[in-house]
Amino acid sequence: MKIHLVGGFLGSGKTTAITNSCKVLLNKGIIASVITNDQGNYLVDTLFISQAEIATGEVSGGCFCCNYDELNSRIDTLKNDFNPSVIFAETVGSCTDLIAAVLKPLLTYRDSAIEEVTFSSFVDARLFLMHLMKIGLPFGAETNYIWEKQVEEAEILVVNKLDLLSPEESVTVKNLAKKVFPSKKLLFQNSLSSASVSDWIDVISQSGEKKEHHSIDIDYAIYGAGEANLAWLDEEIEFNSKDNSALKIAAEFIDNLTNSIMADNLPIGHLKFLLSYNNKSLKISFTTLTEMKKQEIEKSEKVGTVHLIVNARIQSTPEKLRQLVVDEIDRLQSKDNISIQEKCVSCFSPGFPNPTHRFA
Ligand SMILES: Nc1nc2c(ncn2[C@@H]2O[C@H](COP(=O)(O)OP(=O)(O)O)[C@@H](O)[C@H]2O)c(=O)[nH]1
Ligand SMILES: [Mg+2]
Repeated sequence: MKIHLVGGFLGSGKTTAITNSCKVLLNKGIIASVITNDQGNYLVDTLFISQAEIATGEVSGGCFCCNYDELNSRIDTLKNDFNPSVIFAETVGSCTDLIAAVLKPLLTYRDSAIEEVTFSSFVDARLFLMHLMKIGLPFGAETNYIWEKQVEEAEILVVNKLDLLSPEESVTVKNLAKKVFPSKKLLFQNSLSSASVSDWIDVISQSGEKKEHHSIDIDYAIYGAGEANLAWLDEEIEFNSKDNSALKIAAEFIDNLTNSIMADNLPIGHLKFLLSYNNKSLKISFTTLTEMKKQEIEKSEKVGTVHLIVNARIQSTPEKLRQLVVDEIDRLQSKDNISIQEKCVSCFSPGFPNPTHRFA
């Protein structure tokens, strides 16, 4: 069995690549499954992957590093229940030091004679190009430190969303990356394309024999501050309308919340919404460099009830982020044809990283 550990910042495209890779593998008759990970609960990604009929496990409420035993038991559960040949383990996007705190413990405590472990890191090609051209990233200094450490420790670095660069920018990013990181395995990918993820699958399928893994030097005080700069908000919101306008109102909520986060210049790690209505579901994501674009929601569809899951990871305080949601709900609630109920609200900053194991 192969365990593919997948790291990379919030919104870099890990879930997209993993979901498409599972589909490619399943089409070849190879059973692939996924373990998702997040500090929060009610995860859009887990629902999204399981809707693609891929077996999933979840370590929620904390990262793999700080909950190694849970990761270990999720691997065993998937193994016992589905006997997969491949397990993708997607780490929470604010985590780094994964070689020391996850990869080496997996290699040390699990049976490496029958399990191979690979480690890939994803970066958004647009942010990576900014980094290579020494243009500051849009986060605070400590959060940028996490992003840079994720790149530094990458063994296989997947420069993702290449389709969002111009042809000239693509050439520049490839040339600069090879020059600055000559010893890394570099892949340039569009994870929306099955052909493009197939190259990644080929690389990770063959790279299990790599024996030497180098833990990075890292200052946990800065890393912890970088995580503490971010606010997490997870909740479910139910929109009920008397005149079947629930979808239109939910779309208005998504637009307005996203606009107010941007208007306040709060850098977005990721902002994900999963809408469920009339036996359908729709995932909408915004990431760091997302331009506001037209929603794909068919607002004229008659819908009485919409369930919305919100996962927001924003550089802000939990109080401020929560207030933006409350203000928008209050504004929409004042319309007399709609009732809005929030459930399972959780809003916090991640705690200080304290790995279960760490191999220098
Ligand atoms: N254009 C483009 N969009 C992508 C690509 N990979 C992911 N995305 C989009 O980026 C957003 C975040 O992706 P996701 O896989 O959830 O990122 P994660 O937070 O790293 O798991 C989603 O809207 C994806 O559709 C890509 O290669 N090209
Ligand atoms: Mg994800």
